Amino acid sequence: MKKQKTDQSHSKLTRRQLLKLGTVSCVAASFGGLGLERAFRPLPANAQPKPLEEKILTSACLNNCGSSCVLKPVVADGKVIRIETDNAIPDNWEEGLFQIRACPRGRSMRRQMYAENRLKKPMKQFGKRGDPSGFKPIPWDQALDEIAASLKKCIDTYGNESILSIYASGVQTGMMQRREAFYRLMNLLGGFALGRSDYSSAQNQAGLTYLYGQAGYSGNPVTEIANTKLAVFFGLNTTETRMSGGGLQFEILKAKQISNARLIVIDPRYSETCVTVADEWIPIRPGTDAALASALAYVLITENMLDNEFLKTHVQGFDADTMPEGAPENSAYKDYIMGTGYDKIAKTPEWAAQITGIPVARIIQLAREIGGAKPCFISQGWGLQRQAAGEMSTMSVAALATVTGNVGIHGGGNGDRDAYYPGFSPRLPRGDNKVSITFPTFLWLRAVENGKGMTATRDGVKGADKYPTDIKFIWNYAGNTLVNQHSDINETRRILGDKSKCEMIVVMDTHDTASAQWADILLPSTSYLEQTDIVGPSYAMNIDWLGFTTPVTPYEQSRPVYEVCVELAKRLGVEKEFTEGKTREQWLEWSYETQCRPFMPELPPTLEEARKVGVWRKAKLRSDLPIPFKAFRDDPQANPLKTPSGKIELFSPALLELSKTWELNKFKGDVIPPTPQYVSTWEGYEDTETKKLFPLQLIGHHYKGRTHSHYASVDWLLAVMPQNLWINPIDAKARGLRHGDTVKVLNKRGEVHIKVKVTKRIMPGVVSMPQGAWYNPESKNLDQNKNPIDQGGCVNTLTLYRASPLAKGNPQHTNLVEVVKL
Ligand SMILES: Nc1nc2c(c(=O)[nH]1)N[C@H]1C(S)=C(S)[C@@H](COP(=O)(O)OP(=O)(O)OC[C@H]3O[C@@H](n4cnc5c(=O)[nH]c(N)nc54)[C@H](O)[C@@H]3O)O[C@H]1N2
Ligand SMILES: Nc1nc2c(c(=O)[nH]1)N[C@H]1C(S)=C(S)[C@@H](COP(=O)(O)OP(=O)(O)OC[C@H]3O[C@@H](n4cnc5c(=O)[nH]c(N)nc54)[C@H](O)[C@@H]3O)O[C@H]1N2
Ligand code: SF4
Ligand SMILES: [Mo]
Repeated sequence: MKKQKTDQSHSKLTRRQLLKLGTVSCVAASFGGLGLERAFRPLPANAQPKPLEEKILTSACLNNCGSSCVLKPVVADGKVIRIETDNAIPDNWEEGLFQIRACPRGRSMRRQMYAENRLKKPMKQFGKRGDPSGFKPIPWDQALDEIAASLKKCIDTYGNESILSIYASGVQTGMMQRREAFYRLMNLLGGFALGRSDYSSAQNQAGLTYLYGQAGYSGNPVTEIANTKLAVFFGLNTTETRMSGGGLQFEILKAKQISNARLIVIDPRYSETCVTVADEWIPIRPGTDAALASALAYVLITENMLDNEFLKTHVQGFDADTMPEGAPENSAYKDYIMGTGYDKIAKTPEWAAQITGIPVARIIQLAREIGGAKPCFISQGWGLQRQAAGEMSTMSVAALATVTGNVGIHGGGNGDRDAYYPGFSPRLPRGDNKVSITFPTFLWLRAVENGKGMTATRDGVKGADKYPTDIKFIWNYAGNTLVNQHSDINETRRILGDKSKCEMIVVMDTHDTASAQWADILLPSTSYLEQTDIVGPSYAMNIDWLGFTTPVTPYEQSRPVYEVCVELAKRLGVEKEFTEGKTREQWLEWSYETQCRPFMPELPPTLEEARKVGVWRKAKLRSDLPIPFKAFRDDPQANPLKTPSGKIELFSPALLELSKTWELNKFKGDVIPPTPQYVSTWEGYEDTETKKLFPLQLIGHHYKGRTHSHYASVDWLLAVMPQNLWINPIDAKARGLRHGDTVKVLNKRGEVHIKVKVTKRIMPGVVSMPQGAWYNPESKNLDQNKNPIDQGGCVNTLTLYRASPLAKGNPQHTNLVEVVKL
């Protein structure tokens, strides 16, 4: 009834009125299932709907939000006229089956597909790199010839190490449209450079590998909230970052209904997760979670609320009794906490309150709540590790879970981000990469600037003491990290603008993004909806499913990446090896037989039959989801961890060794302590020197209006989820700002003009510019010494390109800025 009412009332409104109303409808759509298409479809007054022959296809939204939701494009006259989503079955969480239901972003895909900024033809830059007026269309054959010639020249002259496939997460699943096509091609040609780790969780992966012996996603699945008393989320914002119908936010809602557990979110912002599932929000200053976790440990130790038995049997380095042979005196975790360690500072709640901004009484009470709840589900998102000393933040939260003995038990959690069990998703075989020397992915721009100068002990090069060459060729397929998503856009522009460094940049995208503008050759890509494929789950959903997609007519001259790689393979003499004589359809049949059916034996005998149903799913009982670390918990001798000691290492001799042998920066905070500690860093809360000019901490949360930069220019989404700077009323008042005012946000690296959202949903002293908005320089001034003002609200105009000490990861939430009224 309610839905119908909304639809009818909307259909009487003008488009402008509809857009104004949008906020309500869109938020409702994301949680209530009311389709955006239906909520927004503008019907001109008195229009008689034309009877069109409609066909409903199966496809999926493959962007990097981790859900790969099912999209059902409704096609008429060869064009998508509407997008529906999965409604094939009712949600049945208890039996492990549910809809893979799209959010408003996926449902607005039609607006993106047919948008004006969609790339139509191959283009070549005839002017200076980065100059949008220098692009002219060229035929596909010419584009492919030039790319192949440049690849060959760079391989012959500088070696395979000079060819970089840059970090790009725009196509997350889909057998034929993943990055694998280019990997496969390059591996047949002798290999290529592919950065290690990623932009999502580099500090988390590096830090927890030393503590737990394994990287990332090692916490309990969120379904375990059904078995807990208390859930504590450190910067975990599932409602916004896992927002599909069957995704993790849905799991949390369900699990919490069962246990009625209390849920506390610790975040500088009152996030969407606070709005939807939290019982309490504890605001914290960015980059200070390690201080909070340390003070919580202090209270737990002094009030004797630890799991002492667990600490004795499963942990190295908690106190003097569990330290390894030869370790320096007074360097156990407990020494650091109690003030007998190197700095002689007790990590009291009073100490932490100054740093975190959380009142003393609240820290003490939180410690008692965590210590008293048996079990306690402790988990973290990645916002706190995308910081200058992010490794320490991530490890300190894990240390808290360790000292309270919550590791490896039902309803507990080891403090890491939640494990997920999405089964299998098919891939094209990529072959072996003969380039064995690697560098951390975030340092790709250093490798362009001076790859030969990069070393193992300073830059984290692996496989050799030094990187052998500079990067000379960049392949950027389905990514915007070349410019928009990397740090310090003005520095990036300067380095990319120098053609004596990188000789060829190829961008293959669907849209004319900030990165596309820095291409030498720009290739128009088909979108997810325009290719036949087999798709499957990514990382945000605990269900096994496979989708057999049917394509919409490709847009203009766009082509799929697989076919582009076949053409390149032809030109480079490896076509036979690349295709193995198979067409796209034959590859899909191969995958169906050798990958899909063995995984899901209930699939019908032929791909054709599977396509008739479209989406196949397999029930996964919540109670069957494994508890990470359970075997270790039950018997640590028989099932040791992959750390050198086989135990959880609250003191790591390996980190101590690194701190002596690595060449670290001299900037404040560039240290590698052997135990989880709070480290005060450059551009952190305690950087009083920089704060004289730039007093506000700036983060850039991942936003519901888009996935990074993907969907960022869709008119419907922008209307209801505009880009603005979150600022607390106290900070706004001090600057004479009112909600909706335009401001400049600036620091030494750049300036952004943007409207403010004055809200108590962000703590004083902190501002957030949601990451992913499209960089839009006011002038296309290519003068390398001038930094154009960004009118697009892209936070990377202001971020610093400086890697974190251990992971060499991206600290893109560590920034200081000032906000001034325009
Ligand atoms: N809608 C949407 N969903 C997405 C994405 C997207 O862009 N949009 N991106 C996807 C990808 S690739 C990834 S990697 C994930 C990202 O997932 P996350 O990295 O977890 O997302 P963030 O928004 O960076 O951070 C999560 C929360 O941490 C808070 N935070 C920031 N700094 C700190 C801190 O120092 N301490 C604490 N306690 N909290 C802090 C932020 O305010 C935010 O609410 O999301 C995925 N899902
Ligand atoms: N300041 C700051 N910066 C960040 C982050 C942050 O928290 N703060 N987060 C970081 C993280 S976690 C990540 S994962 C990265 C993400 O950075 P990217 O991997 O660059 O992700 P997107 O910005 O979504 O870019 C995806 C691109 O794919 C294109 N695309 C979409 N569909 C298709 C298709 O079918 N074919 C082709 N060829 N292209 C397509 C889109 O147009 C878009 O240009 O950003 C990082 N950058
Ligand atoms: S953006 Fe993510 S949650 Fe939304 S439809 Fe696409 S895959 Fe699903
Ligand atoms: Mo990410």
